[in-house]
Amino acid sequence: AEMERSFIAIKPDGVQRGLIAEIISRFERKGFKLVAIKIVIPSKDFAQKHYHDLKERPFFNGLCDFLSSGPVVAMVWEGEGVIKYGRKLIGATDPQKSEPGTIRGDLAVGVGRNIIHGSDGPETAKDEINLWFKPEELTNYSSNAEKWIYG
Ligand code: YYY
Ligand code: MG
Repeated sequence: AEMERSFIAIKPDGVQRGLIAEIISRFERKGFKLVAIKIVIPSKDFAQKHYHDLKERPFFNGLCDFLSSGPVVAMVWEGEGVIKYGRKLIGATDPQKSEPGTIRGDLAVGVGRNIIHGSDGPETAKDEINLWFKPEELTNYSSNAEKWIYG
């Protein structure tokens, strides 16, 4: 299997709403492997680094205030196609446009409170993992379920 890694974060609204286990379970049940996890309150400066691609957008300041307003569950998930398929599990950016069955479709309403972040491509995945985690925080282990997931 062609393994890749994606950075996935439960934002402060998802944490405050008690959705940590619900969100983790969707990635876990799919068959993706959790290789790093921690809970942190990012500084505003850190939030601006995370969202640097969006700095020209009108919602940038409010978005960074929001991300740094409380605890975030930062994770790295590993698996075949996890970057692209993780975005499918998450659903469209605007929960009003997310399909039912997706995390945002099932669990969120407003675009500014869409509960979860996921890397949007291989380059951003690499950058985001490096921003949020030190190399020694990433684990390497084989799961006994792998042969039942990939054959
Ligand atoms: O990757 P994703 O989170 O789905 O969307 P982005 O376009 O990267 O925007 C990041 C973040 O910004 C989004 O999750 C909510 C917020 N946002 C917003 O508040 N208003 C918009 N019109 C677009 C995005
Ligand atoms: Mg994005």
